[in-house]
Amino acid sequence: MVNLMIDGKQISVKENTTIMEAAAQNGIPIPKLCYLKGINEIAACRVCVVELEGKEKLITSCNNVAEEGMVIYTNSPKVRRHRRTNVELILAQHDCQCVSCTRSGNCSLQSVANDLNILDIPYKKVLEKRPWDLSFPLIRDSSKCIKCMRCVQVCEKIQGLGVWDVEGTGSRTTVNVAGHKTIHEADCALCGQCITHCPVGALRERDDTEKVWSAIADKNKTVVVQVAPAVRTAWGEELGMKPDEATVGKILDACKRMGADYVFDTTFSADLTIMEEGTEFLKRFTEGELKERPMFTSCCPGWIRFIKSQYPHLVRQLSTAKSPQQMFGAAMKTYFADKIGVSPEQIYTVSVMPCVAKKGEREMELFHGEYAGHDIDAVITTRELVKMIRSAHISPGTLKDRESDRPMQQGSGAGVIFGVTGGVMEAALRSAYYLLKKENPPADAFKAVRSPEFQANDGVAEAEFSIDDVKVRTAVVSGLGNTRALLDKIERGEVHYDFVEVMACPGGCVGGGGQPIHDGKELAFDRGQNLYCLDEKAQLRFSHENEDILVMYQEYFEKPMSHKAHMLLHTEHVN
Ligand code: HC0
Ligand code: SF4
Repeated sequence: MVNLMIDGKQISVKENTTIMEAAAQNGIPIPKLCYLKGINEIAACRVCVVELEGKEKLITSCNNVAEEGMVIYTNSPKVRRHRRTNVELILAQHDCQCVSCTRSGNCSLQSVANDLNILDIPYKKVLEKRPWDLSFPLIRDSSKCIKCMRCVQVCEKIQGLGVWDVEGTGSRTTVNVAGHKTIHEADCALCGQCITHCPVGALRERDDTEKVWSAIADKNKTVVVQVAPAVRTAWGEELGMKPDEATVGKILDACKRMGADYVFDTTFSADLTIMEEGTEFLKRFTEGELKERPMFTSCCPGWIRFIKSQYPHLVRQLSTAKSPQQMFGAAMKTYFADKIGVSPEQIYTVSVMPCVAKKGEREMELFHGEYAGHDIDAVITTRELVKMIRSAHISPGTLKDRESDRPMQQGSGAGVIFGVTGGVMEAALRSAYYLLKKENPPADAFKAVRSPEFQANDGVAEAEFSIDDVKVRTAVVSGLGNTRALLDKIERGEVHYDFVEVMACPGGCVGGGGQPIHDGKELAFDRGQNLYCLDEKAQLRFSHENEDILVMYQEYFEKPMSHKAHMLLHTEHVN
């Protein structure tokens, strides 16, 4: 242990504890902007400076270790003066139009400036905006970038892609796409992790809320909304709701009150995906068609973008099943449109997703008879949903639990856990067991694919199951850096699997790039536990028992992997 004094308090901490952590452990918060534990500890912002007795120069607390006998002041006049100057210099290079900023009210720079009572910015630089294609789902605004380097590090260290880098020199230094490429030329997976780790509003998703409001206002459109599994775990965070109050039923109610004609839960089509992807896996597996193993899941568009740019030769090992988002869109514009007697053109499909990559995935085409268009017309993130609820002045306390509309109403617990890493695999195994044995396994028989800690074991959970004499070797991975390491092992022949689930975001969609932002806190694990609780409490635990799905097959798609299912629910992944 190391003994030191911070702000007059005698404390003891373990060796190699930074001053910032030592202070935090003892209830003394030190402000910071660039620091991200384990990812970005480079003291770029110098907001965390503290005074060390006996030393003229202030030191940064995020990357200096507490030493025996140190006497530290975190809030002396000298510290306050320097911290203030450092923040003023950052503000001088920042577009401070907070009223029109997406992060207003949830911005670390705004909070630090307010806490320091900065009422005027003495320095001012003419800000230069770098060009950006505003039609791309991910937007960087260089005039808001504070060069904290978090996006550079998250993309490099966690996602293993290195899309961002420092550009320019001196006062023209900024962060931009690496190698002077455009964002289209870079290998951006659109996972959005740079957005959720940005302390300010320099990175954001393309705002699609106006498109949705216009469709709602258009009397010729029937607006049909679906809400993804992971959204229910997080939407209430920004509205001051407790996790058990913020139900999916209330999101459906909010969407109806905002003017949606029909509202559905994506867990319905997660069950549909299991029917298609589970059947495809068993077919490829038992009929010997799966020569190249493993088969990879295909529902995460961040992963699809990653495999296409980084491992194009493995693309043919992806399942051909479309994601639940896309399958639902296709079913809405065909089966459902028939049911309510409107044409596919009149249906306007909106999805509420925890994800930025889903905005890119919607570009996928839907061909149906005369109709050529898209499965999905607009994708909004959980954050955009919250903005819409706010702008409609809906008070969360007045929302009631509403059921999904018919006839695509049911959703199983297996569908709910799609939103957490391992969930797709677990759901698929529950139904694969049934398809092979014609009886259900215990609902929790495949719990081994759950990761106790997402980042433990490099984010990989391996499990092997025997169903009679059939042995299935599975792996589940989340985070693209972890995925790269796993794919390299598979390619080197060090590990062998039959079926692998990949989710681009650490922890799966619960940690998605479109979820509410809590600077410096990783909430994916808690949100994931919330989904497991919902599954445990669900009356229906198996996708193959979803009666609304069974009726839809009877009335429309015939059976999994039928010709119609093939045309509408599957896709060919091409590079
Ligand atoms: Fe996901 Fe999905 S689980 S990718 O994370 O498969 O976005 O929540 O909607 O499509 O269901 C996201 C979440 C989905 C899809 C589902 C899958
Ligand atoms: Fe989107 Fe989920 Fe994939 Fe992240 S893990 S990119 S949120 S689908």
